[in-house]
Amino acid sequence: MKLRILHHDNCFDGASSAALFSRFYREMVNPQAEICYTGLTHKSEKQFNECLFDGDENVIVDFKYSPSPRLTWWFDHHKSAFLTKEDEDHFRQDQSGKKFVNPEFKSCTKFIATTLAERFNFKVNGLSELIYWADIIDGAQYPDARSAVEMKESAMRLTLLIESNREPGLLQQIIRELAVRPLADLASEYCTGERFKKLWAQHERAIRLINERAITDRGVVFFDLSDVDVEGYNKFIPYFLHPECVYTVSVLSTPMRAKVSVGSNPWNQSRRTHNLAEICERYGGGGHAQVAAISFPTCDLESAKKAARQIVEELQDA
Ligand SMILES: [Mn+2]
Repeated sequence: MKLRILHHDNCFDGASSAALFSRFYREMVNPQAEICYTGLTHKSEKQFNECLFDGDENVIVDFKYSPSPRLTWWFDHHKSAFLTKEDEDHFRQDQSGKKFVNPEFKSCTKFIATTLAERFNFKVNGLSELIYWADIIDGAQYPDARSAVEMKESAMRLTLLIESNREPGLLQQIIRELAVRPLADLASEYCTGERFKKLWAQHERAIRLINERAITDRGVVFFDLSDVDVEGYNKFIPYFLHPECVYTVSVLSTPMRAKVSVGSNPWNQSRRTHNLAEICERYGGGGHAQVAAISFPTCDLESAKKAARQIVEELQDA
């Protein structure tokens, strides 16, 4: 019997959600299940290929809904949880009692833990640290921008690894271990040596590039990294460099997509007046009210740049 877990890729909360659901499934549904993991990334075109759902049971965690009849469980906490109105209607008619969404939760991990406790009487042992940190990290509940960028804690070092990882096998191994081992153990095994040195150098390079390129005006930091090989950056760097800013808009280009990221300063939320998920939905993207993104085909970088310019103007007019 095979369980396929589809989780938000390159995301601490996505990995933690997958680990937590694995524990639930083993302890409450089927101890013998073979559990397989697949990371999902937002795409500009067809999001779900039916062949993704190759398990006897298939679950999506921390990612958009799919109306596939092969999907048996679903948990998400994103404001933009549905690709289309039809998908939302499909979800509203669901009778399985195994599909859940609640954008009030800061992390999907906490949402899954709460839902499984309430609905299935599942009490997980030994994962309170994981749930606590998923909520801190996905909810951007760091005390300040400096600690969010210095990444000293085990959970944050693992976040740096998970967010920049390009080896699916390594992430699957980490998810299996997140389900059963303390974070400090994992960090001391995986976040050391040459691999971590390389990640840390990339992180420092991103800080340097953002510092060089950031243009700040009327509360918005804008930077374009589409001409350099940067596939991601710690999203708190702009507020570490420009603590007075309320919003960030950036453009990246990766082999998979051109990406516009739109964020708001977690330490300046009182000045945030826009719902960033709603803005990004207008361009075919989505996310949370505080942080959202849009994916374009790699060949259409111009549209990404144009959308970024328009969003900068909209946010400046606040
Ligand atoms: Mn999440």
